[in-house]
Amino acid sequence: MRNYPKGKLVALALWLFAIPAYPAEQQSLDTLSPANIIIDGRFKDWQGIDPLISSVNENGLLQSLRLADDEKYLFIRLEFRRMVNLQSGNEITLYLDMDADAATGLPEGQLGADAAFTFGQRRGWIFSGNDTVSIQYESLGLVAAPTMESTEFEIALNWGASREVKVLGFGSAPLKMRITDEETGEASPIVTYRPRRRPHSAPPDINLEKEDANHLRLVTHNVNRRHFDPEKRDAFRRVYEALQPDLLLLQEAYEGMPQEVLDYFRMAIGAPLSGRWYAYKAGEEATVLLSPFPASAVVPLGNSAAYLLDLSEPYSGKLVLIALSMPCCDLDDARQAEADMIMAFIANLKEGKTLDSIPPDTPVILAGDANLVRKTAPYLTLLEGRIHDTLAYGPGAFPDWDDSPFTDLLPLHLQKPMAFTWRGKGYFPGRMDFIIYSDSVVEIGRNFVFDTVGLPEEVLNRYQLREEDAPNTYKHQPVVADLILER
Ligand SMILES: [Ca+2]
Ligand SMILES: [Ca+2]
Repeated sequence: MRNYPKGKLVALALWLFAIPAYPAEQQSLDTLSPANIIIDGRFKDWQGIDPLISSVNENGLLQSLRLADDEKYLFIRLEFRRMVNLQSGNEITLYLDMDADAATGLPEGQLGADAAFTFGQRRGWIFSGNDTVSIQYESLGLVAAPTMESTEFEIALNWGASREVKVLGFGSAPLKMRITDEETGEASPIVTYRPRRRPHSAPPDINLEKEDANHLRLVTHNVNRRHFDPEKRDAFRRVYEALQPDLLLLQEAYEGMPQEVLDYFRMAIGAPLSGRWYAYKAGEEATVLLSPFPASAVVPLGNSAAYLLDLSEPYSGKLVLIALSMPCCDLDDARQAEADMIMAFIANLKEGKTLDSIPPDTPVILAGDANLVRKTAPYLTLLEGRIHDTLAYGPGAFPDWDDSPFTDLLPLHLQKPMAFTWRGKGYFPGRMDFIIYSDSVVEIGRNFVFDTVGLPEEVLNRYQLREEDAPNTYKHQPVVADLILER
């Protein structure tokens, strides 16, 4: 026997003890309906789905692992024992034995892994015959949530995501998997899963129109500096014609004076030449608001900005619209500072400590690209008003009029069980764009993340859209919310 250090033996003993309280093979409890999992970073939808792994003490990488599926997706829920930034700085790896055959694929313990994916490196491999093919998330159709750090994630893989996985028969036979941390050597037990591939009864009816003409439709869209690109103009026109915003809020619309942006999109958004429309631009990241209502004040807040609108018939009073365009990527501190600044502005506005004032119960809507990756603290600041730099920005307080937090609307795609609002290369599709609102004084009607990919032909035709519009034109999806305001 090799000379293992004592600690390792203890760890091994604990590890053996940690092995499943539940059997690592799915139970025979079988219902006729498919799993109704939504990749939105919330986990209530997993209720009733037993873990295949659930260790009974505090060792190991995973607290639990659950699997579910439907005709299109394999759903994985991972509960870690520590905070994880899934897409960065880890070597947590999924080994997938797609045919539950140890003789095919890369030998990995008892597995013959036909694919592996290291989340923190955002890349993987498919092992097919003697070939090893390097892949990125697209080959598995991987979508994960939340996008921020968490101890818990839900992940969808698409059975038919690529030719490579179809060739391997992904989803057509029982599969096995394990999760390993290549850095620490921790590995989960192997689980076996038999996909049921149950279809959903009927595809959802997809209508883009407001449910009530009196709702006020807000569309927020990070145009990534592409709005004036002549080659993309028609695709932008098509999407805004289909969505018919009453308020169109853009981010990263650097090019053009506000009036030029309005004139450019005037026909698409149905702003009559005769009627009065207003255009404003503010914030370091060029947020632009096109609106039938004038702003009594426009206040830059770092990259973001506040627009105080004077509503008119059929509405009355004011509407505070905060255009979010928070610092990106690894700029956690700058993102936190901007969240602090925004919430301090709202607190001061409510308390009459600013030049402008709003009457009590004025709706407050935060919308736009919040870039919420990595730390969760800026997210909690936007919801709960908890300010970090109290010396600079004051004490902070619950932001809603009834002394409660704001609500995160969390709109979903119309045609798939997903909430991501950004899709690009390298990083997984993620939720960057948010609508956060004062739920004590405003309700929301229809709301959704708009994506042309996967829309049925009939819907594309009805709204004169093209499926390639979104991926060819914008990385951020437009996000739609119909505000129900008091009249
Ligand atoms: Ca969910
Ligand atoms: Ca295999």
